[in-house]
Amino acid sequence: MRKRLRGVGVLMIGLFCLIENALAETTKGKIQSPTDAWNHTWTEVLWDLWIIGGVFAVVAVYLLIKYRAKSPDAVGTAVPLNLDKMLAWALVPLALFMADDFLLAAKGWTLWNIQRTVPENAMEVKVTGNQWFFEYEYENGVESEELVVPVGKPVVLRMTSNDVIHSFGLSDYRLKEDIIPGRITYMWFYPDKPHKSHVLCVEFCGTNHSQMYSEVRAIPQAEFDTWLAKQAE
Ligand SMILES: [Cu+2]
Repeated sequence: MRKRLRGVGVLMIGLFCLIENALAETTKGKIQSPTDAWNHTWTEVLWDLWIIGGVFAVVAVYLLIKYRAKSPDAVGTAVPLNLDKMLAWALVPLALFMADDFLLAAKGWTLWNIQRTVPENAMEVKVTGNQWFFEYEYENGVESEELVVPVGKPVVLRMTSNDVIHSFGLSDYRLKEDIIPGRITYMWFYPDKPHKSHVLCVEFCGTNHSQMYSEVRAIPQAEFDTWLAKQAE
């Protein structure tokens, strides 16, 4: 009995790993930015929840039907668990959940490394948080009130604040990082296609916190070069 249960446990963990592998296979080579990594991990978390939720729902419905009271005065006959069964009921689900948790932890660690490792060819933009606006400064000294970036080039933001703690919420790119006075924090993203979005301050920073946002425009490189040259004039 104990052997068979152990077999079932191993089989289920194996199955789970296969599903995980298949999922990983579908995104191979496609993860090239923290945005992709976040999307990938989030999709996996959802799949995990659906699969585990589905299995539990099916088992629960099966048990509800199988052990339902067949007459109003029916009295159940519980079979006492022996040590084998007790261990199996505790350890098999534990192993399954832990396998899942370890896998997600590993994915999270990978994601974190992607997010914290700035590519060497990244373009740097300095970001300063103020009550209640963001300022951007480019490598050539150009200052701007909107964040304009070229498509196809990683961008690293080096951020600090002139007053209180703000937070740079780049929601379309799935990223967010605090902006702290006296400290330089950073984050990087990869605009892979032309896209217009917004960055919002996502840390309550005073009366006009809700007005603290600016446009983020990812435009083709040539267009960007023209824009930057024009700003420099
Ligand atoms: Cu703010």
